[in-house]
Amino acid sequence: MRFSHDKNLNLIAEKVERGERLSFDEGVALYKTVDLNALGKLGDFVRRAKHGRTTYYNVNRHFNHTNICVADCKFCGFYKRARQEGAYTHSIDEGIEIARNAVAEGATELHIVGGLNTKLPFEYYTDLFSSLKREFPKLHLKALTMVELDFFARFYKMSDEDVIERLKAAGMDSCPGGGAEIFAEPTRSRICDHKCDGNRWLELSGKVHQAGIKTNATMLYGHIETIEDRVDHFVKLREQQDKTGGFQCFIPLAFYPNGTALSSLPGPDAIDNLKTIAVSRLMIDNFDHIKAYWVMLGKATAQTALHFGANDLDGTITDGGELTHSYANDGEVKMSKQELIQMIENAGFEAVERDTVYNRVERLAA
Ligand code: V47
Repeated sequence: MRFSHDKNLNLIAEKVERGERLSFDEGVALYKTVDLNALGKLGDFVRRAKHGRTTYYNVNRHFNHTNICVADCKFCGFYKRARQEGAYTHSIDEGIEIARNAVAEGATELHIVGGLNTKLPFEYYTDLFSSLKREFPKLHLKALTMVELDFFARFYKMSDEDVIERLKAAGMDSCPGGGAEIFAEPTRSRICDHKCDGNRWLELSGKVHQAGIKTNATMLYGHIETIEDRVDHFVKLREQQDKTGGFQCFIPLAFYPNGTALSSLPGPDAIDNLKTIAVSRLMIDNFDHIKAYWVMLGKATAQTALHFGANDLDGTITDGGELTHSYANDGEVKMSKQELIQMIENAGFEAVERDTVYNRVERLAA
């Protein structure tokens, strides 16, 4: 039996089996196939070669310190202007209380991101991180995107290296993958022209890696971008990874239009979501982990994505931050550890709790 009724896919499958890197055109061909099963099988082949049946999850909580933002991104339903109703900035004490609850519930990670807020001094961030570390030395702070770091360097007139070193000294352990959106122009400028461009996002990732800090990478898809824009994104990420090697995980983020300036768009469908998991696994060959972020995909698609190349479901989120609420596909922003494990096992995989940098977490039985 031939592998696929799609001739292009048969040729690409041979390269994948030989472990050869796929070209830009092959990435586009993968996306254009109508043989979803064969594409999924290829993604699963690579996933099993790297991880076998292991599927990771973590126990985490999101904390969005402020929703005040000057960036005005068209896809965002979270941000407010400083004087707009609903604008907020959490105090450091509030941050500590949120972290206290998270730790009490077993969280190993606090995921901290917020708006680009011109009212806050740089010391707000260093004080926040050092206070959190003083109270909860073992809690991993996965904090601040490359877009926030770029904003700090420009707004507080500091070098990139200074920004990174001072935040690292205060307690920033790793960085989440947000703000990558879509690198290709003119698409990026059409959806987020007030924040750093794709080259700058990549440059800063490299500098953070050189400072010994791991980061993640995302791609926001299912809005106005083309298939070529997506494949370009994959190629640029793997080129950066070849240079600086500090990316741990790629997370495709399915656009959720409700409450945004792009609310007339439909957002991606399940086929597109599954294809994006598989194509990213095949194209970004030098990233270890592909995450099916259940909050945006919805639980059912995220579970299915484990058979298309994903080996991570992210975490419990536990009531989320306000940003998570703005894009939650099924309106759900928390999941128990038991439910995550059940989802993974029902899909035929072995559930492994990890910390943020993919060490296994061993817990004493309750
Ligand atoms: O950068 C904003 C995206 C990102 C919407 O690193 C939206 O482990 C869909 O990066 N529809 C922030 N997406 C979230 C993020 C993330 C999430 C989970 C884990 C990790 C990780 C990173 O969310 C933003 C933007 O790309 N986003 N609005 C929306 N309406």
